[in-house]
Amino acid sequence: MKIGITCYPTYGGSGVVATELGKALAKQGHEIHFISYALPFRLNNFVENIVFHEVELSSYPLFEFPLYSLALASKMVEVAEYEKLDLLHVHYAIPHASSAYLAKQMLKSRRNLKVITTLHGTDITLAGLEPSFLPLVKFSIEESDGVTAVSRFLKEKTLTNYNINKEIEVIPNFIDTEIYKPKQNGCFRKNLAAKGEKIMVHISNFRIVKRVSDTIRILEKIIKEVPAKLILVGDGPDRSECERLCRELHLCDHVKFLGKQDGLVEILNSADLFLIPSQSESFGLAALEAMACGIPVISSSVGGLPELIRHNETGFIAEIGDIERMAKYSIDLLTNEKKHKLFSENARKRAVENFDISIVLPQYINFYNRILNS
Ligand code: GMT
Repeated sequence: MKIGITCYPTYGGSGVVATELGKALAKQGHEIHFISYALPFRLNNFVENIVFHEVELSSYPLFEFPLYSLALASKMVEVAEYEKLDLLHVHYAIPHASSAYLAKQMLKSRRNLKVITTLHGTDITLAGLEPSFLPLVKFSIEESDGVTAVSRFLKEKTLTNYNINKEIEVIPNFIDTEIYKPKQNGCFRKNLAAKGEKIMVHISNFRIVKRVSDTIRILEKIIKEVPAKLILVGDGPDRSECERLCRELHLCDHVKFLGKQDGLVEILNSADLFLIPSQSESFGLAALEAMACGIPVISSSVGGLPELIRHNETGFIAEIGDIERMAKYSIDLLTNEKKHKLFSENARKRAVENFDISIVLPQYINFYNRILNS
């Protein structure tokens, strides 16, 4: 197949899923064309069968606001036509699904370009609900030839929030469990914490929905019973507030802000627990990455997290903002070696048996074939 993929190329789960999907498809011999404003950050090596097409934006004095959606639609038409794409797979509805619709219409007389939209999260639960976007998101989803969502939760939210009557295929996030795996050697444990200290990790883009400050408040409770460090990986709008909170709570010696990092497997392999107390999380790719490395997860009960994490088996789930309970669960696992080992094995097993790329990739390929033959 010849597939065009559009995604946000920067830090973020939807871009990771789109890029890893493209790479896996290319490995199987499919021809992949990424169309975006920058090279996706996971596309940092040459990969056979992958081509990148940059959407360039002209700055004309009259255009007070960048016209990215329109430039993207034009680029989609150009790539679809000259590279003879069979389908366009766009990740994150806004504005990608709308640009794809426009491209499809522009090509209508010449080719039937199929458009598949994958819904990832805040495109549906937050940004898409804003009155200025809602009608467009609804329309673009309804007009896509195929729609996938990363969890049952997100599918239901889409159908109810947008009053849509359309088939939506649930295809979960995936992971290469040969890369994300438990490693005995090569972890940074001794660089991150003193001997005898436990390590908790949180990885995100530090947006308000991630409730990163909850991880600091959880740590405050944990260290009253267990010597521990909290490692915060990533960056975003809430980071300064989290740094301020650490100073206010006199926790600066217990919390390390690492900023954006590439060596996630090594960092995860240094950890004892992964914390994800989000206010909204349609799937929780970061939690899956931790599980694949055999790290139990303490999470909130929102969105698709309960579809990933098995309470009292691969980790623990508590109500949003229930810091007390999350700390209690953490202490339970950090002080019970046998239980921690069991949860760690369960987490890895769940990742391998349900979310490995070898299981999820065929789901996408089958879906593509179904849409192409419809
Ligand atoms: O929706 C977002 O907040 C952005 C998106 C991204 O690009 O990072 O994240 C979402 O997509 C990921 C990949 O499918 C999911 O694992 C995340 O749970 C989801 N984030 C939220 O729902 C907050």
